[in-house]
Amino acid sequence: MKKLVLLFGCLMMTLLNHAQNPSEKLRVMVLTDIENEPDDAQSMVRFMTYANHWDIEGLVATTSLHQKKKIAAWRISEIITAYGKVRENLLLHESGYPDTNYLKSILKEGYPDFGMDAVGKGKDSEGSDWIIKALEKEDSRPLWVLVWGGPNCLAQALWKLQATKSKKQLAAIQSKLRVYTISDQDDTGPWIRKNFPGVFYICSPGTNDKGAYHHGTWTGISGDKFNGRFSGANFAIVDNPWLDKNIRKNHGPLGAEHPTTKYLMEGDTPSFLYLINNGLGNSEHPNYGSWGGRYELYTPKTEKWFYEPETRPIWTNAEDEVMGFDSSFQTSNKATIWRWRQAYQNDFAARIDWSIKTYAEANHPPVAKLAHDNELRVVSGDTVLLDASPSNDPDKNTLSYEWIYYREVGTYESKSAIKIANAKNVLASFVAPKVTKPETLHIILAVTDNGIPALTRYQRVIVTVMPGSK
Ligand SMILES: [Ca+2]
Ligand SMILES: [Ca+2]
Repeated sequence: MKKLVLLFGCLMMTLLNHAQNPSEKLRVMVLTDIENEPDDAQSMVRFMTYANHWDIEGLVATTSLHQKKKIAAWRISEIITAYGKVRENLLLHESGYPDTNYLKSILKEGYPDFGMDAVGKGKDSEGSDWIIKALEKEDSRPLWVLVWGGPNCLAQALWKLQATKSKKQLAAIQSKLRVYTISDQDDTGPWIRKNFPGVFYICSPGTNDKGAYHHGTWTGISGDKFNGRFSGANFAIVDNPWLDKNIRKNHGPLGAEHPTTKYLMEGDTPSFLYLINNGLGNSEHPNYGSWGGRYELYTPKTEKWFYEPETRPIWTNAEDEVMGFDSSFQTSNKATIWRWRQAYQNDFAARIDWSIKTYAEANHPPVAKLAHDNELRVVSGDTVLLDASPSNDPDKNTLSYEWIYYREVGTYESKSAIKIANAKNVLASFVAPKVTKPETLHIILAVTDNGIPALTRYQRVIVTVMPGSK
């Protein structure tokens, strides 16, 4: 029995290590209705600055609610060309940026028709065939499909797989698929969720013709209002003057491709912010929260569905209570993104700097490191010591520290926050609360340097508190 427990323990450790292995790149594909308005092009520029964080396996031009009959692969091609002009310079700062020949080879076109009109017999496209190819690749890693417009190209791929594969083969393929859509921008999202209930799906679904667009978690990327009221977020750092100064003007050919905002800056960006390897998120756990927001698994219910009522659990809107820019507490799904706004905007500005500056002229992110494991097991009443002393910075910048109790994550439920002593110090501590069954608490370490712009990296400590007397 003891042996078995030990074996199980080893297996769990292996699985955990595998799930959190930061050196393993995620496989990523983007489907975009680029050119419906300027924001997809904006997102594509930011995406390129992180091109070394993932194995990018496809860039597919698609339609959407906003652009029903045309696609614009040419615009992706333009941005890849601009990226090609600065790639050598980006490589001075971090390794692994793919070359433009490769990126152009994975640029594909979807079927130029709207929603379900592009699904079924005779509706294959080079985009849908490319998705099938990626899903069938001999690769044990999941495939992330990030959907910035309508997902009908993915729907066509699944439709074809269903028609040509055995149930067992289809189930194996579905289990590798991870989808993050920016709301439902055509009717094929609900169709996929209904017909392929095994697919891992992150989405703020459509509730009425306006709801999906005005209330989606993703609007936290740059929105400043909710139902006409101030949301709590800092709008100045996502507004055109900030973007002109830090991204678009005097920042080289890639930054110059970032167009002026028409409605909202980069509505599609949360989909890949979620997958950035910065120590904060965990791609298999949308409920942990990340720069791309936080989502919980449930079946959303509403009176007013734009498409069909949801029939199964999806990863969808979750709320965080966050101190707003005006020093008042705000609770919303959008706050799960905007709470990190300063950090993700500074990160983008630094990476655009990388496209033109030498290593010495630019800033690089600190390395957030713990002196202990990411997972701690303690007993009620224990003083839990948190230690970030191994953290460092490649530019030898001075570091500041913040230990954040992420109250909405973890099983421990309490309105009264855990009080972390010395929460802005390299060494901090808190007393494990009284519990009646094992409970988890999530503590985020944020390490910020004093370079220009200041950059932040994270570590997550998951503390399991066991009942006991002390
Ligand atoms: Ca879009
Ligand atoms: Ca630095």
